[in-house]
Amino acid sequence: MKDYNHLKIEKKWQSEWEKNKIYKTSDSLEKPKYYILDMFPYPSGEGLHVGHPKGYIATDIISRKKRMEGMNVLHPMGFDAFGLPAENYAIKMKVNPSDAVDKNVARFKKQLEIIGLDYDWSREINTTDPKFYKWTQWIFLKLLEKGLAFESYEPINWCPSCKTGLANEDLEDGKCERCGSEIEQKPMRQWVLKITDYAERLLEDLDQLDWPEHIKESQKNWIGKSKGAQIKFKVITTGKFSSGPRMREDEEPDRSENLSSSSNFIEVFTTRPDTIFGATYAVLAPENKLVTELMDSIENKKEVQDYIKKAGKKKEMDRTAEGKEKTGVELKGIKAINPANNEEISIWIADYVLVSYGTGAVMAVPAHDQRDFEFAKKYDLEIIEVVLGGNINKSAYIEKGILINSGKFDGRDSGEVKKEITEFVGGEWVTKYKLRDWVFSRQRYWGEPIPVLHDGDKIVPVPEKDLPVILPKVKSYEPTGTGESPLAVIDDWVKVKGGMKRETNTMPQWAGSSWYYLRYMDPNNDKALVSKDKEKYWNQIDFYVGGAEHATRHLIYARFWHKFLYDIGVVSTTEPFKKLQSVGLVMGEDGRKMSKRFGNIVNPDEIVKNYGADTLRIYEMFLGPFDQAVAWNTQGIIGPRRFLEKIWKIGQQISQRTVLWEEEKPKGQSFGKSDIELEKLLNKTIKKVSEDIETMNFNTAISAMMILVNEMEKHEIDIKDFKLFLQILAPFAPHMTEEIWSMISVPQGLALGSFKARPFPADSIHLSSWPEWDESKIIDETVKIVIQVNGKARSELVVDKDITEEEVKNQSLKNEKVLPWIKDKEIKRVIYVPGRIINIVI
Ligand code: ANZ
Repeated sequence: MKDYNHLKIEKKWQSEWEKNKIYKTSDSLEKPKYYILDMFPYPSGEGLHVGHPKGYIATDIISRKKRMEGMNVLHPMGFDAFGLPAENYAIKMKVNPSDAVDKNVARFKKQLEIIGLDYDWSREINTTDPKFYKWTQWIFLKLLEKGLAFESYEPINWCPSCKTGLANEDLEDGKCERCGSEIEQKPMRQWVLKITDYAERLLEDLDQLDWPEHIKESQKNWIGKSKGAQIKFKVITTGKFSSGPRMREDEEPDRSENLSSSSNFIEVFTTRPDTIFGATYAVLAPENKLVTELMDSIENKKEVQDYIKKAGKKKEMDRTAEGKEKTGVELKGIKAINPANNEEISIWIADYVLVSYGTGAVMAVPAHDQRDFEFAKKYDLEIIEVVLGGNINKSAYIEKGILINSGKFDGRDSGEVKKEITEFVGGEWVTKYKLRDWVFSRQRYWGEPIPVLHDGDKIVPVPEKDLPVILPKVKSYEPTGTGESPLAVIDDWVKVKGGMKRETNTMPQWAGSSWYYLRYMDPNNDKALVSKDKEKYWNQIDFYVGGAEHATRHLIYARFWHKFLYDIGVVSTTEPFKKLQSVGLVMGEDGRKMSKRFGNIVNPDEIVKNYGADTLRIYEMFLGPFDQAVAWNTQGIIGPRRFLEKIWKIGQQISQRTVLWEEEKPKGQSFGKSDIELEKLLNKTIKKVSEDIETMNFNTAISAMMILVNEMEKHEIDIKDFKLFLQILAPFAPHMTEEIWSMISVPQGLALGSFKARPFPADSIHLSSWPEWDESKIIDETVKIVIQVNGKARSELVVDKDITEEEVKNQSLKNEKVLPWIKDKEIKRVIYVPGRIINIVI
């Protein structure tokens, strides 16, 4: 009997599969299709650790099953190689990013290959390949053409260590997501994409998606839709810089006045216009342009300017969180008029108001907003209660209630008068989003060049025929820190004929990943990003698997670009990823996140070498529920290894039996026989594994197979039945099953005795058909029990045949269809005919 030599077996089959291209996706466009995708990795220098393949193994199992079910499967892989991670690594190692990427990609591929994943490598893509990024640039040109890409000079997030501007999505708690540095706000020229134009659709279409609720929820919060009122508060000068006449308190403000001059008004955004009679001061964000416009009338200029400087350095989270110490400065010499009651109220700047949300200004209602309350307490500002229900000496009352101190609205319900009050004060009912436009330029080297030229102040798009704009090789690719990318110093690249200059900023690392999934459908097309018929055929991604950390980055950006591509007729679907599943992290043995820093990284190459890829695959899928974080434990790998060794042994015995049988050729004799119990268990297991793969309950699928294998050790199993088992195990342990399958070599569907095995690859187990279970063999596991009330059938139960009388009674009395008949009735007796009828007598 041969030993289970995983090294030999795995190597042999990997090369056979590769040689025979058994995983090559067909271009026929006729068979039913299944497109399953992993979020592609960026090829970091460290290579894969055992956490990375968890998702890849899962999609591999599903894709193998779908292939066996007769579908044309697209399960591709590629590399997201532009961007900060790759570039920072290259800088650290003092190598050119493009060389580093080539090396790392080769290493990653090798690591993926030895795990036995069924990728069709002929469709591999790499975002740094000019043939690929030509189309990233093409999409940018289309966005530009449609007015969705534009230059802006607003202050943006600046990472002083990565020396580049960043989008909001690149921050984590106000720090750079890549290097952990505190982010500053820095005004600079930048390219911005108008993702906010898509806010509503990005929100609405979440309903169509089969995604985990928590990911949909974080997208909703990120988009942050609020309905409220935009209301103008007139500004008057009161101090020594006052020019015009002051308004008397009893004077009606003239609401018909032309409101176009913004410096005469503070426009606030509020979700609670019902509380406007309690607005006792107004607050502007320190960065609000209005502050500069009003500066001439402000008496305490120096104090104000100092405060503005300080605010720019603070993190957004610290600025807005409740309970954080509030700070601010009053703008002396000016006041605002509350349009509800014509009261003069003070105007402040405070960093708890953000410039980028709403209008960058709020009416402060300390009695009913906690942050305003904290601020008013600190600066001794008036607190007027206008909604009954709380105790405003202690804290703000934020709920609805009956209005008081609100003029003609007194006595009304605060929840019902929002629109009426808005109208009363001449405001406008609006919808606001927290989502900000996407800051799309980086002052870095390693990205797609933005394909535009500058002709003085004019922007000239690079003509489509000149794409791609190739990223030039440079000597020094380290960030300059001046706000210019390293490309800016390459004179002969920057200067183009006619005195125009190239844009030297590059795209962010999220650009390529915003559409890459479309390219796998048609990776070599040089006429179009994807051909129309291939796009139609592959359509949406049926299943997308990757890390939950992408919830508000990649997954929002890609949805945005996809919708844009839909609008310009490139794709025929409005959403890219029909179904999504996030992968739970694999933690280190110490329970901490796997990281070089903690020295707890486990390299899959080692595991593959010592135990085999099949063992690694089973172990990773057996670790626990797929979407939950679990700690790695190398000790635990012994279990899956033993499981495979048992199967190997049974396989060996069976293959010897086939040899014996070949020699003796006993006529009509049965060829190994499964007993009824084993047959039943097998069918149950086929059913369980089939269903569990669909729901990603891989761990329970494996335990069901383990139970079956334990039984197979005790009882003789029919060769046909054993082959069925091998088939359901094949997606999990593709190498070993292929080896045993080839040894047994009884072609499926052929009567025993005709031993002309079809040669590989036609007889690859992975190209065989997924087994069906025989329902009739498992049916008697359950029984149907009719529930009667006073002898009349009202409902039925389908339950395990060994169910107890107690359990049947419980379930019957709780049964929804029975409840109406027995409600409020006295139950006199319950008669149970085991496995058939239960009669409730009332
Ligand atoms: C007055 C008021 C009274 C408010 C009250 C709340 C309660 P969401 O739901 O997040 O949209 N706000 C508006 N713009 C802001 C900005 N740029 N920075 C910080 N806060 C801002 O919240 C909307 C509420 O957040 C608005 O309603 C405003 O405070 C504040 F009893 O206006 B409210």
